[in-house]
Amino acid sequence: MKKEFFILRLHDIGAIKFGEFTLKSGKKSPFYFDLRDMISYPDILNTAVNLIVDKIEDLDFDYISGIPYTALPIATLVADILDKPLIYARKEEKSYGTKNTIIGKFEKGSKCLIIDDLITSGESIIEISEKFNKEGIETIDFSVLIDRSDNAKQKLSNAGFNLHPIFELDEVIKILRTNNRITKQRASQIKKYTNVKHEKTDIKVKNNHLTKILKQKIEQKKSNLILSLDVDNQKDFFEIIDKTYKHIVMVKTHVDIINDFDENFIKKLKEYAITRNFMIFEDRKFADIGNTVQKQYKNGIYKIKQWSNFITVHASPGEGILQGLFSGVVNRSSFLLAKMSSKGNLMNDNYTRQVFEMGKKYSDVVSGYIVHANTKEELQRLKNKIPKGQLLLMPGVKLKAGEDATGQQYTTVEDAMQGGADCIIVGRGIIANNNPEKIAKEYKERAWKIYSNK
Ligand code: S5P
Repeated sequence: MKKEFFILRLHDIGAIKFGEFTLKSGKKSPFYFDLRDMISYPDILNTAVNLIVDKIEDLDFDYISGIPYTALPIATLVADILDKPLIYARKEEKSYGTKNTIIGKFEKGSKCLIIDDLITSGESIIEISEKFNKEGIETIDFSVLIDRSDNAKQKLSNAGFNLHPIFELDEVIKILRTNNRITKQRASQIKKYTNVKHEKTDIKVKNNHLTKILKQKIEQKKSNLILSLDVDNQKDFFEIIDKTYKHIVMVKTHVDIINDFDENFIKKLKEYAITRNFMIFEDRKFADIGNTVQKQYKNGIYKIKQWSNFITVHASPGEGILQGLFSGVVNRSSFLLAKMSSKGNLMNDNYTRQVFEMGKKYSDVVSGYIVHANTKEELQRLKNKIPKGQLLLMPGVKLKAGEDATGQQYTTVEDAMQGGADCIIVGRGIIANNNPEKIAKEYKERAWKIYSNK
């Protein structure tokens, strides 16, 4: 009843129109929604608020927001009913005074649900998310009154967002038709329009800015050190971060080796990343067909896509692996394994070269390469082949060269850095030391000395 009432009232006030309209994108459309005036009709506004409350009350979030202008008053009323704090993102960039883009009081590391009136392409959701994410607020759930888009729900879902629309276009048309507000011809005209495959309106995604953020962190923290935190329990994991975070730019995880893994682990890791200023790098080494890795990345108990800035990917399955992992995904990037550190690995020069070629082609989702070499000369030779702008991360690094019992080969910090590594990945060199803080500082300083002199 509420739903029907809402649509009929929108039609009464002229918020749903039929005819021939040109959309912002330049496309023609036989219908048009403009919900701006609904805030002046208490019965409509009230119904909208009620419908949204019913839809979202069981979701998990800390704050509510609305995209200015139309959805902001709606979000205010929803926030009041659900007793949640309201925050919102400024529409224009402010160039004076405090440069806060998010208005209201909030804590970093929390989750915000965002309300909008209409969704046409999904672009505004991506844009608003970037603003919130920059301030350390996670935005996963979006509720809109009407989804009139061409499959935005699916595209957003690929990008890691959940869209909760109250109405999809079909339902709006059905209500109008059963109440004789539109003719049969009009209804079928709209059906035909929506069935036409519109040219692909892919949501524009920016990923390679993660490369930029990592480079900024390197400069800001004067550190090239990535901590490979291969411990099997949460207590050790966070204790080691507490001791070393000042000296590292990124924490590399193997989340599947944490025995007491639970959702809290992810929540805490994300909070830590914000408050202790490091990036997150899940070393999952994806290596399957696109369709499978897409699921492995998004689903299962670890839901890696939700929390890890970077992942490692094997190029051997071909380009489809990157297409599967990243199509429609925002704010995520990868490193391709180009030359491993394990003795006798099968990655020969030809393979490594092809990995660089593939990474160059997909540089919006490939931030660089994992490359190991036993000498600085060898590393330098490989470094010279790496496409401009992409990074070389080197694992298998210790203060002294050597080997472990299962074929891991170590090169020194000095050789790695002189050979052109942008970052060194160090695990046991730090975590097996009885003073992780002191030794991390030493790795950092030794590497930075060479890097900063270049
Ligand atoms: O070729 C590689 C690639 C990677 S990502 N060799 C590696 O050792 N790694 C990872 O780096 C490995 O999975 C481990 O997490 C870390 C090295 O750990 P360490 O204890 O040997 O420093």
